[in-house]
Amino acid sequence: MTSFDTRMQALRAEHEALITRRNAAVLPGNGIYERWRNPVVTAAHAPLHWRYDFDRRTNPHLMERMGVNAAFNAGAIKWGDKYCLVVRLEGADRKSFFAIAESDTATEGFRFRDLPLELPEAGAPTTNVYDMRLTRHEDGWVYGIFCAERHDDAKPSDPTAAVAAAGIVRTKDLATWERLPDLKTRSSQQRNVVLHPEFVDGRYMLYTRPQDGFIDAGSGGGIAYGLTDDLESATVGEENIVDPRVYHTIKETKNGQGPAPIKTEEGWLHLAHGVRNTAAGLRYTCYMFMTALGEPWRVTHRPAGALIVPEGEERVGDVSNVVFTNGWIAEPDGRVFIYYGSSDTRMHVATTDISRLLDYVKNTPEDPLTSGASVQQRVALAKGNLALMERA
Ligand code: M1P
Repeated sequence: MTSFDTRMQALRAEHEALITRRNAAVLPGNGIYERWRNPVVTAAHAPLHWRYDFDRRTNPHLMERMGVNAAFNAGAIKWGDKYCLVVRLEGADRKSFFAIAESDTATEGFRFRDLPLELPEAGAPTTNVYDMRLTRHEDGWVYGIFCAERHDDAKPSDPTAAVAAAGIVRTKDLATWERLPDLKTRSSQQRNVVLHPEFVDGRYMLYTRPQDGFIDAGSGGGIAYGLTDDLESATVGEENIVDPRVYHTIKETKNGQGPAPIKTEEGWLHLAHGVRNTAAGLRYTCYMFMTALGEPWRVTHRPAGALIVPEGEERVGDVSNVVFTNGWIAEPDGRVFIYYGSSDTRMHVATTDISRLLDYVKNTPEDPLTSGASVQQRVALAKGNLALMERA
């Protein structure tokens, strides 16, 4: 056997072992959800035939000439019996692209389809695309809204100047994607735009995140919403805040809607990310809130603090101290799978259910916004428990 064949065999065995690796819930967890031990998708899950030239004449050393650096921030959807993740992969060249990884099981066994998605362009070529949110809309289409990034040509001498816009695609089969024009809003930059699954007064409702700069939210007040008559030429005029940024909270610096909200009998469950600044850089966590069924822009419940924070290996990666979510799947039986990326490097899953999430959002105290009020909440909890323990 040549060294080429030996290497090929070893690479294939290692790849298959990774994809078929069993996963397990980490118990007892916090009661709200269970984390799972292994990431569900990593850069190493990318098919070998996307990374290596298999021709022994042109690649005699079987070199990985087109490495994949990271696999993270996936949109999620159940498609027939398959759990599908539209993963953001980042090549060694720093360009992100999308590819569907699917599995019969929500928590393990994700395998990429044969080819990544090739999105059509809409206007000027998009330099980078990432963080797709999938929405099964009541109009019959599945929409994907993602960040479409281009260089800011108003600043030709600054290679870091970028403009973020919301790119829009739609599909009926998760195989053919039609690109629609990018969303137009009054804001100079948009990221974390998400389509609400139902019409509002016969119009499409979009969660937006107006921002002044590519990184900085600036005067952007938080997660907003706006309405558009159609998505073939999506245009949002007025944007009103749904969930604001707030001083000295986990969403002080910026926030963004995660996946499309889940409809329950008691309201819309929302998952989002919140960002604060620290001496060590930005810290991203995931949090929840609930909005009214008939008024998905009106927050009814707002549990304090984060639902998911970076833990263990999640804390370290290309952009450390980040958890970010743009995909979850709710099953008809109430189970919920939360897919989240860690440190812009890999994908994880956490499992829970609608009744636990409703309990969490309704019965977790709101952030009282001062240390004094916060410690009062904790003392009341502790005193109640001490009394219970005394009686026991
Ligand atoms: O690097 C952390 C995150 O930064 C951005 O988040 P936001 O839109 O809130 O600024 C995005 O680029 C996201 O993909 C990334 O995980």
